[in-house]
Amino acid sequence: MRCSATVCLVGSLSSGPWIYWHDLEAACADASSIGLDGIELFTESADQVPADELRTLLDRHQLELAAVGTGAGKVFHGLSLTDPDADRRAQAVEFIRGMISFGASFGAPAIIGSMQGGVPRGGDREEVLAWLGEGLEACGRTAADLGVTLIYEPLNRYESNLLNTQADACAFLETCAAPAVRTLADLFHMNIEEVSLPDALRDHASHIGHVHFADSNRRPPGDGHTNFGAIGEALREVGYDGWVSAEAFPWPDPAAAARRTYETFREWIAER
Ligand SMILES: [Mn+2]
Repeated sequence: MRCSATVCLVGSLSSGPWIYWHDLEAACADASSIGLDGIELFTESADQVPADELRTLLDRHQLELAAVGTGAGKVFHGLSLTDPDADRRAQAVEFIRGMISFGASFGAPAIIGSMQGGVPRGGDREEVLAWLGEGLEACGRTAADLGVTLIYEPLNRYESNLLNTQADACAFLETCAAPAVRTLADLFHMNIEEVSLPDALRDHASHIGHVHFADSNRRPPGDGHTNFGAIGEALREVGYDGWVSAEAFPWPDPAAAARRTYETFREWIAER
C-alpha cells in the first residue's frame, strides 16, 4: 500500500477536505519530506497544470500521481452523469474523459464523486441509475483503452441519494458493462453508512480500487474515533495494494495534517 495526500488547486473550494492547498510545488516538497508516496490532485480542468510541469515536479520530489478528481466538472460547469438533459450528460462524459486522459498519462485513475449527481425530487430512480450506468460504461471504456481504472465513489446520504454503501455500489457495478470501474472506499463516508468498516472492506475487496483516508470527523486519520487498527488489519488481510489517500481537512494546518496522516498510515495501515 502507498500513502498519498490530496492537493486542491481550486481556490473557490477553500473549505473542502484537502490536505494541501494552492501551491503545488510546496505541497510536493512537504509530502516528499514527510515520506508520502504520492499526491492526489484536484484541479479546475484537465489542462490547469501542464503535464510536463507536473512530471518534472513529481520526479524532482520522487512522488507518484495517485489519482485525479473530476468534481470541478460539477463545481464549475454544473455537469453530472445523471443530468436529465442528454446533451448535458454527454458534456459530463467529455469532461470526465479529459480528466481520465490527463491522469492516464501518469498511470493514475480519475475519480467520479460529485459528478455522479443524484435523483431529483420526484425523479425516476431507475431512469437515473440507468444514466449513471451508461456514463460509467462510456467513461470506463475510455479508461480501459488508456490502461487505467476508473474509480466510482459511493458518497454518504447527505451528499448523494444514489448509492451510499460499498454493497450497493458493487452490486450496481456488477450490472454494468464496465470492467475497468472500481469503487472508492472513503473511510469518512463509510463511517456514516456501513455497519462495520473492516467487514465492508473485506466483503467488497475485489471491487475496491482506491481508499480515501480520513477520520470519523473528516479530520486527518488519528484525529477522530475511527479504529484504524481494525481497518489496517482488513486491508492487509485482503491484500489491498493500492493507494490510501488522505482526503481530510487540513487540521490544524496542512503540514501537521500530512504528518499525522503519515504517522497513522505507518502505525496502523502499512504492511509490517
Ligand atoms: Mn472521498
